[in-house]
Amino acid sequence: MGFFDKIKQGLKKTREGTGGVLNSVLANFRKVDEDTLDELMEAMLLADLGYECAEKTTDELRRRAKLQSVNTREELTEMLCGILTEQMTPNTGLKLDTKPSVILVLGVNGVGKTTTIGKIGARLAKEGKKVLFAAGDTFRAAAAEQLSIWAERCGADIVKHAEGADPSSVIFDGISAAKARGVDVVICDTAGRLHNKQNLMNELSKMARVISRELPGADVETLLVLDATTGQNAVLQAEAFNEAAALTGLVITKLDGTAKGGIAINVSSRLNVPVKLIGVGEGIDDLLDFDASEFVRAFFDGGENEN
Ligand SMILES: Nc1nc2c(ncn2[C@@H]2O[C@H](COP(=O)(O)OP(=O)(O)OP(=O)(O)O)[C@@H](O)[C@H]2O)c(=O)[nH]1
Ligand SMILES: [Mg+2]
Repeated sequence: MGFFDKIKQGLKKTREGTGGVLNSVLANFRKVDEDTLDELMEAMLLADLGYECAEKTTDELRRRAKLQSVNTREELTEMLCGILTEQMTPNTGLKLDTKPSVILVLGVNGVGKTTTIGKIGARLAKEGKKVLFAAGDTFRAAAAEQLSIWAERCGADIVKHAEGADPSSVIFDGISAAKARGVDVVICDTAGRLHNKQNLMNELSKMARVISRELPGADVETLLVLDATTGQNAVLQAEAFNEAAALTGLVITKLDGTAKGGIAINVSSRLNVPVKLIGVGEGIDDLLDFDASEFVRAFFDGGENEN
């Protein structure tokens, strides 16, 4: 299946739900007047784009439509896609050039951190890279077990400690093992509990300190995983984590399970952090590189031209 088809299939629910509403506004459109803009604004709010982003988009549409005539549905769709794409921070991909480099994976309970690590590990292994997982979720014994299964599946090494160990010590040992074994990428799992913000900040800065002390100058991707099905809650999580850690990218999971894929646009435009990857299923291959323009197009494609 091609890349665009995979996004389209993953976003099926979003296209049918939100895309359907937007497309019916677009289908009935004659000219860009205040009624059309109101209807589009409403549809974008339903899509979980958030008030700020929906308003910015509407204002920009109004402005551009005055400068350039918009007569057809295609022209309006084109203009709208362009504006939405520009609101998102461009995805420059994962930067993992040093050996080893590190990916630190953060996020609240159950968003899909461990699954995403498995998918990223499998992808890197396919590219011929040597991968090591550091089981930094020491909160639950089952967490390290789950990560071990993924490690086996994609041929990655794993470093784990007993339940209750200090996550930073797991990361320290993971990095030491990586240096000794010539590993290319260390991927660190973390526990999902948010507890309170001060705790979160302390724990995250301790992990970051260990990494920068042990691997000065190394490429470090700090990825926040967000569950698309949680809608506006994902925005709050993103804001909290963005204050506590220097995020380099977002991963939006479970886009296959929601009609509200607009959350990807919302979060990226608010935080100024690029969405780098999206999850569109539970399988090992259900991880896609995020491309803002393709995403927006798939999102609007109502399904009448399925090919
Ligand atoms: N449909 C779908 N399910 C997903 C996706 N990503 C993860 N999941 C599922 O979400 C559930 C939770 O995933 P985990 O990877 O365990 O999440 P986690 O963030 O590590 O959870 P904790 O370790 O408990 O904090 C699992 O059942 C996954 O299969 C996705 O992109 N789509
Ligand atoms: Mg986990």
